[in-house]
Amino acid sequence: MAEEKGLEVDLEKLTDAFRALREKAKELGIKDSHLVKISSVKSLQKKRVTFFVLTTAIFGLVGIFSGVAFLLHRHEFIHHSLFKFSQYLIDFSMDKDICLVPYPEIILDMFRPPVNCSVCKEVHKVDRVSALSKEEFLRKYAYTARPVVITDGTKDWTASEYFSFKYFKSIYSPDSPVMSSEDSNCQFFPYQSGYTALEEVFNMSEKDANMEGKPWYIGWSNCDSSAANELRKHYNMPYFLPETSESSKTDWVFMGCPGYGAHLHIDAVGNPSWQAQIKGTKKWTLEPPPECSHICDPKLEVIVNTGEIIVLDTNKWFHQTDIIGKEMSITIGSEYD
Ligand SMILES: O=C(O)CCC(=O)C(=O)O
Ligand SMILES: [Fe+2]
Repeated sequence: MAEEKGLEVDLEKLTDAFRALREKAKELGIKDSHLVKISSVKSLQKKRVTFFVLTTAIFGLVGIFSGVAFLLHRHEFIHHSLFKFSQYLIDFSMDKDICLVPYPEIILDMFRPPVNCSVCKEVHKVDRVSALSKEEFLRKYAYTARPVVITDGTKDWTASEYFSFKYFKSIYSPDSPVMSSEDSNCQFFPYQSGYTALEEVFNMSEKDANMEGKPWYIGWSNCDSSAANELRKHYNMPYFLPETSESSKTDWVFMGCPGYGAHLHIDAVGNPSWQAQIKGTKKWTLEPPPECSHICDPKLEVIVNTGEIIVLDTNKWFHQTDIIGKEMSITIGSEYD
């Protein structure tokens, strides 16, 4: 960068010097065709040419490298190398609590840590279990990246009686940090809704809020601690999580209309997460990362019904969601470690 700046300054100086020389020559009646024959002018021109050749070469090389990296990043070895390379340049490790958005998804995907394909090799379906002991959860699912749905996951919770569009609107004060998403702990995922902040969501027309108008689907991280305390009256940490594991302080809510959901993506948040289906029904489509496509099943699908919890390592599985059925979908979830 410093060198680039040096070249910029040189070029500016050279151009000024060249201009002054040309003006002077004009005054003295010397034509351009004679001027180019003077050796110092020749050297000035040479420097200009060198500068342009160098800049074009640098941009060209970066372009070629990016193109090749993009085309080959799905190959296991290349992906591994890109990840190692990226570690020297940038720190891509981010918590969902901080910020997912600053890097475009394709960049996150190209430079994410490569997945060890043993996590999906033996997985041919998503298990559906109930009365899951902490011990079994720990042994089979907690940190193995094997996805699972716990059908009695929300037993004893009262969330499904309370959580609704109107309820969420009522628990946030107008000056809550959640509303504007300006705080870096408060993230808002608009998907294709066109909304830019939660404040706009809660100001939508009654018709849209009742799913009788324009459909929408959104998600947000609940960075408002007083609202979090209110929400937590209606759910607990899932009963099967090991005593030692801790959920991140920020819970995530996803809410929206049938026919919509999150596009296929992979996260870079570090930890696995659970998501409880408080209302409605959500279909999850899971795909192994491309570097594992030669070993693992190409696609898994699972439907999560009201009252069920899905546990998924969203850093290892590409995932897409589709709200199905007729009801609005409302979920609450969190990462755990
Ligand atoms: O629930 C959804 O629609 C998307 C959730 C998601 O992408 C995640 O939890 O990582
Ligand atoms: Fe995700």
